[in-house]
Amino acid sequence: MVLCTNEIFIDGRWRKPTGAGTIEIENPSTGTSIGEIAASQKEDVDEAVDAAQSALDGDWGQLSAVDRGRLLTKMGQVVTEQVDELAQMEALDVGKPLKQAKADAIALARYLEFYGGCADKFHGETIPYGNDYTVYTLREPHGVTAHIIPWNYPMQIIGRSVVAALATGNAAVLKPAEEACLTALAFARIAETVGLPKGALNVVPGTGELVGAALASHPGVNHISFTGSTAVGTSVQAAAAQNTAPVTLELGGKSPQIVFDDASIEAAIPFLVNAGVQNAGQTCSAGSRILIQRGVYQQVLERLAERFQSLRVGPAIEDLEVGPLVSGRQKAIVTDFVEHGEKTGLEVVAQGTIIDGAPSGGHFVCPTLFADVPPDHKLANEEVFGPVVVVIPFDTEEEAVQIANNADYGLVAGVWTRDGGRQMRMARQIKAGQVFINNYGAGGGVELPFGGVGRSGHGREKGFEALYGFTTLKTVAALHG
Ligand code: TXE
Repeated sequence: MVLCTNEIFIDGRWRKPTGAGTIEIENPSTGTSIGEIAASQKEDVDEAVDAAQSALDGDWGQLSAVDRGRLLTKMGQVVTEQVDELAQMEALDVGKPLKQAKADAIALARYLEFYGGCADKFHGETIPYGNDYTVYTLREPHGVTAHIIPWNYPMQIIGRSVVAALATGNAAVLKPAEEACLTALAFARIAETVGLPKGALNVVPGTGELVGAALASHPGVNHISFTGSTAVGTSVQAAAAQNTAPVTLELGGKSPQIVFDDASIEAAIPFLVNAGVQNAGQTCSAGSRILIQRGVYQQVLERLAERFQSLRVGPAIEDLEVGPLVSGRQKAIVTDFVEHGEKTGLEVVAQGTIIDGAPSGGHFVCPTLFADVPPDHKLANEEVFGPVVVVIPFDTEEEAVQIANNADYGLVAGVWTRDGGRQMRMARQIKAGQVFINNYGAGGGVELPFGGVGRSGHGREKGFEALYGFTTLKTVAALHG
């Protein structure tokens, strides 16, 4: 397993970047260094964008949709063969428990299979327009697409953005986050293995301030897919606007899980807990606000507390329920939130436990459950991005909607009720990109479109829908001679 490399991947070649910069790769479970990788510079971004454009003008651009799809499908087969290796790499780099890292690797394989299959089934339409005309639409790639991704789910995000972009014939430049570059580089090696034409995929690890910003403002970039913080996302959109480049933004969330009196509590509990602590809560769609109707409030709270107390936190390799946070910086952010909750009088009803013998340098934080949180409290409105869940009581359906829609974000909501009419009303009224009824996340199916409203962003990735976002529509109208 190649872990760290001092080379970046541009135009189908591995080479040293322009400068001597490096990025330290840390194991979040121990706080120790795994090694260093090369950091790209602005000149490397220019070269990567040029290489992508040349690929579009050359072999990659000439490839038929069916052949593009076949290459992606082949990549999916290689990922499947390497699932365990990729999972170990991600566990080491991000700190995620092995089982969760393995699920990400399997999802990447599934994205390659899904979008590989879509490549030759995505097409324009004919439009009836009088008898003298033949009118049809063509779905064309944007051209060079930039993908600025975060550290929390590198493989999943590569799958839903880079793979969808390649399926539709774009040439991609991928910038992984400083905290987690290893599987992005492994993805480039897999592309090389199956013979993806040179320049179709370029991987330029580097800092956000330099490489991310250079990509966002690059006049040769025709579309940007950004996943990360709302603050950086808006700056990326502003930079892209200078070149009128379209942007897909997948930002944070403060997603509610709403439990009504008539819900199946038994079925809900595992979802309610898992949605808050999966990947140590470092998930854009984390269900970090649990709204419980007064009639079952005590009962649900007790069950949640039991579960939270049983959560064990430890190194990724131990494969417990919760691993470390990705970095010391992230641990400091989350710890500040927890301390703020305690200082402002919130009641901690349960916390998980860091196992004995966990390395002292690991970025571990105890999962924490706060109860009776006022809906306007900071912890009920701001994204924590750690294993911290707030519980809020409510009385009526209207109040539940009002609290759910109170946060500026609008990514995901979970609704637990057996009442069919209420399910439909809630699905309509909640401001979110996706609403899950009597579940949360639907097992992460790659077929399901995903994205946000409000400060959670705009545009959709995943599913067939992503293909629209990664293409532009050309209308052709021919007047019969
Ligand atoms: O995100 P950043 P960070 C949220 C979460 C977290 C907070 C900060 O609340 O606590 O953001 O995390 C690149 N121009 N999410 O600091 O900085 C950066 O290199 C262009 C939610 O890690 O937004 C990385 O590749 N790019 C989220 C990517 O942006 C820049 C996932 C994301 O980093 C840049 C992660 C710049 N000026 C954090 N500065 C989600 N939606 O899942 C940085 N980057």
